[in-house]
Amino acid sequence: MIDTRITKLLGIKYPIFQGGMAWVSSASLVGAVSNAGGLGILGAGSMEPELVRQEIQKIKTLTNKPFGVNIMLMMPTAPGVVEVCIEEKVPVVTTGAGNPGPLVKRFKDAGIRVIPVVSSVALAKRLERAGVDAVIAEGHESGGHVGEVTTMVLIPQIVDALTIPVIAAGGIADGRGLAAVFALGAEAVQMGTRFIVARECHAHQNYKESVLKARDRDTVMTGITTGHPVRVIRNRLTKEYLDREFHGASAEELEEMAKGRLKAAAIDGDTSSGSVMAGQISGLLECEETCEEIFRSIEADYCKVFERLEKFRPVKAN
Ligand code: TUI
Repeated sequence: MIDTRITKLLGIKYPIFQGGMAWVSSASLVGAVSNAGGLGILGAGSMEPELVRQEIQKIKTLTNKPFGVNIMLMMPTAPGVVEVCIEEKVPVVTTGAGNPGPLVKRFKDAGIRVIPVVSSVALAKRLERAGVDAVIAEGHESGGHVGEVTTMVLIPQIVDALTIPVIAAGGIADGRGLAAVFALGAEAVQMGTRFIVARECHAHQNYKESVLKARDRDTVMTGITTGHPVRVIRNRLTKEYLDREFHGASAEELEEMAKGRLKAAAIDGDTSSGSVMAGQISGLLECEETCEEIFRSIEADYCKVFERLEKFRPVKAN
């Protein structure tokens, strides 16, 4: 459908990655996204290495298309997950919450494409020098653990600083967002929030309902004072957390409050005292859909952008 360096490099139909969200992106979602023509990505951040292996093996039974695994580098399980990805020869590894520089050679030697998430120009440049295949530049609009700079501002600066392809993430959920970041120089997008509400996503129905109900101003940033800012949908937990955060609570106390809260929301459906991580684009989403429907709708919206832009084509002065 749309050819970019990313679709060619990975052998996928659509330049669309599904974010590898911890506790949310499991084999069923990954298989469905890859079968629909995007890049499904397993969220290994919540998994022990042996569970990652089982999920990878399950994905291989669901699809023969390329897929990825997201490794959260700050997790103590990360080294074990790296070994599993190499042993299982996964096609693509994305990394988050850390610098994968020292791992790049091992992945490349194993024939694995390495695509880290970055939220600054400096890290993007460092990782290009380390030999990564592309970067996912993630803006402040994203859900979960986020950087400071917004997508609109981050993408053109990273595109100008690198020669490898850039995948844009943060605040993108439809074909308009896809076209917008192409205009900024990106060659693919990563969408997380949109795939939380995919039918094939196993996240608890309450979690999906929170995302679908959310409006534009319903996400908040927590953890700014601890240096680990996390975007979540506003609820009882965020009220209590932010009260404490801005009344002098220690980083340890806040960490204790947040422990296990993402699982409580995504798996147990506790959306009042759980951590409902989702992006600002939640306000755009209205219903649960299959991955096939999501891709068809993104494609249709994308095509409409070109009809619209035609009206704004610059006129030649003579
Ligand atoms: O990782 C994410 N988003 C996440 S992880 C997550 S799970 C979680 N659970 C509890 C508390 C907090 C998180 C939810 N959402 N996005 C990828 C990402 N990576 N965004 C920013 C970064 C990043 C940050 C710092 C990458 C590198 C980095 O520093 C590297 C260095 O050493 O300079």
